[in-house]
Amino acid sequence: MSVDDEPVTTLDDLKGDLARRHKFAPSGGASVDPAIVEADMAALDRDGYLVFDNLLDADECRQIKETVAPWLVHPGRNAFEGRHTQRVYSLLSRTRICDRLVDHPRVLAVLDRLLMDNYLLSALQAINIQPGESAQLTHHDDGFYPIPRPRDPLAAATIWAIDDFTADNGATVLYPGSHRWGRRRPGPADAAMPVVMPAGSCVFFVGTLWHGGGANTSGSARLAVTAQYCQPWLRPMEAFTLSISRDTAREVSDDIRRMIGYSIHPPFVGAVDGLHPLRLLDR
Ligand SMILES: O=C(O)CCC(=O)C(=O)O
Repeated sequence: MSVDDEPVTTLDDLKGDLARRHKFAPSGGASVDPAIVEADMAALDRDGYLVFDNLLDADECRQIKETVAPWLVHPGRNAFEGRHTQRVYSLLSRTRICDRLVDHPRVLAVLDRLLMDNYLLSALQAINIQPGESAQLTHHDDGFYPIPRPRDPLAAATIWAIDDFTADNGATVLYPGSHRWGRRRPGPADAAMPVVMPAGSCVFFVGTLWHGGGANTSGSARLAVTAQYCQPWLRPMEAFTLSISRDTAREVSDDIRRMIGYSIHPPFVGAVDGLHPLRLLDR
């Protein structure tokens, strides 16, 4: 195909996929029955969150737990990370065990409708809330992007229960419907809801929903893995293009590769030396 076969003469042309060799392809979310995804989207629009029950089996949860256990060493460095909470960052560069959470079709199907093509992975971490931890400061995950509310979400998060989430072991606490709030913050009169769910389940919520990690007044720890995603034109929280080697980038799924930065937000956002970043992996 010659250059003239793809004229770029209008601003709308610049919104299209200009890549030649590495065209955008639909995500694994395309395999999910559209009727199921429409129901998920309706719940998300109404409440700001939805729960996917039992997407992982007990064996998968056990494997994740065993894999991350040796890395659960350091307590948080401030009250937000949690003084009695251990976090493992950049899980993608350490193990393949959580890949299936990051690119789960039910999650991608919702992200495909919520965010723009080539949305990015913003964070992937394990969060182990230990007994004695107090409730985390309530926040919404896209609050550090300085764009005033009310607005559409710029990001979305999943929190996967690797242990059962109970009302007293630190289950994520959220404020249903708070994604629609303007400038106001949760107060004592607002109903907070702990996301009680069995291990292997996942709560998905939009970046505008107020929430926080719960207090752990039980006798055992609560392990979760959170994968967070953002619009393709925003800076992700974790710099995966710096933390993940090219060998690892070759190993992961097409969807994960796209989400860690081997993709372009048209026309040129994410390019490397004027070329599609996937060209780096051809070498
Ligand atoms: O661990 C949780 O349940 C929530 C953690 C959270 O929202 C955060 O650290 O930003």
